Amino acid sequence: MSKRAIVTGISGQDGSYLAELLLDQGYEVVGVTRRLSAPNHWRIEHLLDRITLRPADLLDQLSLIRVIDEVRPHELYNLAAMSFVPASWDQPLLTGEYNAQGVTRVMEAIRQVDTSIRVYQASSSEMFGKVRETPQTELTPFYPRSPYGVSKVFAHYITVNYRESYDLFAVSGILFNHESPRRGLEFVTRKVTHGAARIRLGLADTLSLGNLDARRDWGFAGDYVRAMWLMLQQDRADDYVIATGKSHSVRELVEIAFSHAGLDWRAHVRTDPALLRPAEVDHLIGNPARAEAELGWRPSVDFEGLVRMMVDADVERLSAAR
Ligand code: NAP
Ligand code: G4F
Repeated sequence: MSKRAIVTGISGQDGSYLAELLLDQGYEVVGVTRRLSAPNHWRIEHLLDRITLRPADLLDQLSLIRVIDEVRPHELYNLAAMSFVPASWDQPLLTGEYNAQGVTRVMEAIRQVDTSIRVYQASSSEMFGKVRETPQTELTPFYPRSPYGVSKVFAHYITVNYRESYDLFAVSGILFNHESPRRGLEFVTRKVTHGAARIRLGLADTLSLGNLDARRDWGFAGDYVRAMWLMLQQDRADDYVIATGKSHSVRELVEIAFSHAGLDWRAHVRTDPALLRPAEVDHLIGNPARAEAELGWRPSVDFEGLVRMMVDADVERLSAAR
């Protein structure tokens, strides 16, 4: 009998890669999408004949209970969230409703329908914020620096709490930044690779960025969804840091992307104070030792390979559209 999985946030970057992985593993995949006036399926268009989409919203408890009750999945991956950090200062209450109480609603729906459903919660390295130690591990204290980070800390602890209170197989994956050609255009990696591709093709001349000194531990999304799946296949539910163990600055990202596009970044990149954040996370770097030892997980794409992959994909996409 094949396993069934529900993926919330299936229309997002991670949802699309996770759906591919689960289909490859023989799962029946049910994606949860919220109602929009027009579908947002560009990342999962190629999967639509192999997955089922069901409507539900993290804001609506009954819709979550209904879909879980009707599908009766073996596993649920809760990836849906308001995921763009700057937007969380503009809409802090809504961010909390989606990312914090939305997770309580998911956990509560599982508790009410079937406590044997295994659940993955998409936690974030943004929880470490103003970091208390370097590199960060599963034991590093949290110090979030944005409403987004605060909401994810709540989500992390409600996941742990449902595990400890109701014996749910509930795990929290503390994932560091992961990127791909399917990354949203507002995130810095894709903004840079798309910007470099546009300049290379003569469609633009400049690119405005914020803090070039910020450092992140960037990996490839395709590798990171494999870690999510592995976490739900263990004998015991636990929380894991997923990271490459290497960090790079936004400036290094820009240098590699522009040079791969055959450009001198200094001639095109401007800094705009309006893009600075009210409170910045300066440097994130994770220690994935537990994931390596217990899950056997290792990343397969390095930073340069990731940036080059994204620039190539953007050049190809923009060239085809011309
Ligand atoms: P993403 O591309 O922004 O996708 C977010 C998904 O959530 C979209 O499918 C979106 O649907 C859905 N969603 C948002 N609000 C919803 C609601 N109220 N009800 C139902 N669905 C809703 O994000 P991602 O990069 O794939 O990240 C996946 C998860 O991992 C998120 O929880 C994110 O916070 C977390 N995370 C990401 C990273 C990273 O570096 N990518 C690192 C750590 C943690 P629409 O298409 O309708 O907008
Ligand atoms: O690409 P970013 O917007 O990602 P950020 O804030 O690190 O958040 C991402 O990773 C988290 C995991 O740590 C996820 F939980 C979250 O959902 C999201 O996927 O910004 C990265 C860095 C920041 O320090 C930012 O200040 O890049 C800096 N940056 C510099 N110029 C910029 C820009 N970021 C954006 N988005 N746009 C700029 O122009």
